[in-house]
Amino acid sequence: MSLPDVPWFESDGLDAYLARAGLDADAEVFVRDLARDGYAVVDLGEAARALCDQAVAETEAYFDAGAVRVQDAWRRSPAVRRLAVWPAMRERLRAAYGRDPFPFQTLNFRRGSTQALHADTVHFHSVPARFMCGVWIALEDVRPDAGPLVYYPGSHRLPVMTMRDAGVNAGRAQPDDYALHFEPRFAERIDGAGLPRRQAELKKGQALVWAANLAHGGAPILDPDSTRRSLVVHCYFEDCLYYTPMSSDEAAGDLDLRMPPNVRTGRWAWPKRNGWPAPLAPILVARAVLAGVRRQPFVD
Ligand SMILES: O=C(O)CCC(=O)C(=O)O
Repeated sequence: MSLPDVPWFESDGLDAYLARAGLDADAEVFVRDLARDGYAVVDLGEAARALCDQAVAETEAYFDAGAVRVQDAWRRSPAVRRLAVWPAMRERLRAAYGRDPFPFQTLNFRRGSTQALHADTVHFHSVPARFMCGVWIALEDVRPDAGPLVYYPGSHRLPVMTMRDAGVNAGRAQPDDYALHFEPRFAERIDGAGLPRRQAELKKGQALVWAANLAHGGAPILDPDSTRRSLVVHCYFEDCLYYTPMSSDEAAGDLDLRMPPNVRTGRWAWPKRNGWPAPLAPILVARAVLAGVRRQPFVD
């Protein structure tokens, strides 16, 4: 069977797909939640809850040493890796998107991120479009004053905002352009859209999946002593081109391609277009191989 060019939950063919897909009731609710709101919440169960504690224990040393965020702890932490590849989540995502998902990046936080509002489509995107999502897992119960994840239900249906849309007209954007242009324009758009603002006050072991274009960020931390231990798992889907929009000029067809790791296999996912591997710059391949050999999380 050929793969869909639009994630099922975002396509006009959703009802027909659901009528023939034979999903169980929970999976159908998940797909319909994603379609309506651009996010869905799933309880990963008792076994995952125990792994949350292990993931915290396996990453505490980074934070004790001053880290604010740990990228790709899965390379060293078995519990982070197991949560990132949680089989029930893979099944749900495959049902919603019509392609097999694979996690390619993890982010651990000890405290709220206070990250500015954005959609992941400016950081990670794909051809065909929108085959990317985030899975946000609470590693402890989230308190409202601890800077929860914030999000705007329905914002996934707004047009994707590129760096050019944000006023950067110089081909590939520069790193400063994000804070200077993207963040304020994006915030303005969300303000003007009149959508509700929600906070993810999840319990340990619950996960919130966001669609690639859902507006989200981190709420202000009201209690400076609070923790908000969490794990973000960014996923791509099989047989796509993967690229970094912020350093691409999509209008000119100039894509800054990525060769993301597949956390499940520990190998790499070569970007593909219509089943054919895309040509990649040798430096990109060399960097990817080196990262796999070093297995070193990136800490900031
Ligand atoms: O965890 C948060 O507060 C925000 C995380 C986020 O925005 C992201 O990973 O894209």
